[in-house]
Amino acid sequence: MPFRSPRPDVEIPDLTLYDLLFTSLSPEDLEKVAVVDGASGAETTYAALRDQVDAIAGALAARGVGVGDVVALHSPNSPAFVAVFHGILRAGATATTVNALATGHEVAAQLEDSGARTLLTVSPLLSAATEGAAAAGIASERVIVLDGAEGHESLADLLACGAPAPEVSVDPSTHLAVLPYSSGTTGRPKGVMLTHRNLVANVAQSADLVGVGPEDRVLAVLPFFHIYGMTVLLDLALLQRATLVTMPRFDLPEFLRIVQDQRCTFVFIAPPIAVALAKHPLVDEFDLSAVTTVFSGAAPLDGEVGGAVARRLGCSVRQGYGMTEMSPVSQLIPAGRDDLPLSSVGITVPNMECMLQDPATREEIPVPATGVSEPGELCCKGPNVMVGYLNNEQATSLTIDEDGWLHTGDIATVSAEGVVSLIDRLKELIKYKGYQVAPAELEATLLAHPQIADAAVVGGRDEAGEEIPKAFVVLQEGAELTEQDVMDFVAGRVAPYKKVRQVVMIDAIPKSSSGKILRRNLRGA
Ligand code: 4UV
Repeated sequence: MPFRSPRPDVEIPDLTLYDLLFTSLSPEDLEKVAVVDGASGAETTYAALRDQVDAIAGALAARGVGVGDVVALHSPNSPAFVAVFHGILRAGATATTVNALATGHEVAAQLEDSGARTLLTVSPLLSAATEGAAAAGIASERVIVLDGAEGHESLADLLACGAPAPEVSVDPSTHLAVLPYSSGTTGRPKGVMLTHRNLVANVAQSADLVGVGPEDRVLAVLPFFHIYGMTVLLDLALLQRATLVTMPRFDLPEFLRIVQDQRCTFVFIAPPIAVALAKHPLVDEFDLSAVTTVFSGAAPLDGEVGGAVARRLGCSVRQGYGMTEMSPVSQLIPAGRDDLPLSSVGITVPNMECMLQDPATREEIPVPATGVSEPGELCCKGPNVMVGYLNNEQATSLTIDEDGWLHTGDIATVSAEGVVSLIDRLKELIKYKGYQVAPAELEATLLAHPQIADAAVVGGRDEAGEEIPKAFVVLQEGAELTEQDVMDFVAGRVAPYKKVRQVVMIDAIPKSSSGKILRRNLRGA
């Protein structure tokens, strides 16, 4: 029997994201601060944010953007990101969010694959953006630089356009709201088709359990371009009429200063930030007494480290789990359940059904009457599960089986009480500081080197036990290439978080008879 949430199902409004977040703002809500720029302290109220979203939608519509168009957003977190993201959706278009660290080549790949014809970026990222746009055949007039740059329109131009927000009628159940990129269980990054209903559902499913409320000041350092930041921070906090405090990137002293000065109450992190909060001496020099909750996700949180953060900050530490393909949340430790072990990812969110499957036999693993189940691949169904991968039916059918189960590629156990713990990863995906690194992409990069005959990339560990990309390389005969040469070659071609950080030279890559790399044989090697 599959297992469900111990909590009752919730109602999922049949609305677009804009209608969910912005059409029922009360007079008091409108006066509240929706977004604070952490660096400058500049505030945007809900009223101003809604006006900006409408104005941006109008300006995009005046530039020919509408239902069926894909618009790329390539920016670190800022108040402008919030307005532009929702402006794109309000115009009826689909937003594809691009990692702010992407190289020009990576930007081009996403623009081409998603079919985006308009790109909104910021001046510090302009070189990658223009390189990517040119390679994808996007005219420079269609590259809008939010903070302004010579020869490009800016956010100020969009806001001053004066065109009314268009009348758009879409079906929330089928209309694509966003196309984030994920490599899923195998291969290169693919566009994940998420509808308005997927996103609205996941916000509704997780809002009560996450526990952000209208009085919260939520630190938004995790990127909005990644699904965790997009749903759990950006959309959930706005639905709850909380205040988002944005930071463009993680920097420990600035992070601590903003949490202190902005009196942040809710801090969403990925595990590397937990390590800093648990151990770094600087933490003692700041007043972090407003923090009630630190919430971690995107990679495994060490239970000891999480406990140390809770004691040091005197706050609740919890964690959530999910994946881009589930919009993303499927399990989390709910507010008020600090008794659940931090080494677990908590309970299933409402309206979802999950089961564990033996990857070898495809048999379902039973949930025990007492104690903990055997491990198996976590498979999930629910209104938050993606439609599929863009233009890639083969990858879609490998991930969502004929019975509708999404295969997460994660190995988990479940207790009789429905508490899920992740214990291993079946899929090839590597998580570096919570960011996705697709081995297939790095293997293709390595094979482009004339002196490399074959290569395989798996998740290794650094001295601190953090997961890192590790390459096994077979050299061409007579090649004179050092481990450092290999790392430098890759570093020059990929975003910094994808760098290969360990190299092992070997004679042959272990492969199955069908030619698939036997990654398991390389993982501990
Ligand atoms: O597709 P993705 O990059 O998605 C994410 C989602 C992060 C979330 C989701 C719900 C939350 O409540 C939250 O706090 C954070 O990262 O990568 C998906 C893969 O990342 C690993 C796992 O292998 C997924 O399939 N992963 C995500 N969260 C955890 C995790 C976790 N808490 N513990 C271990 N692995």
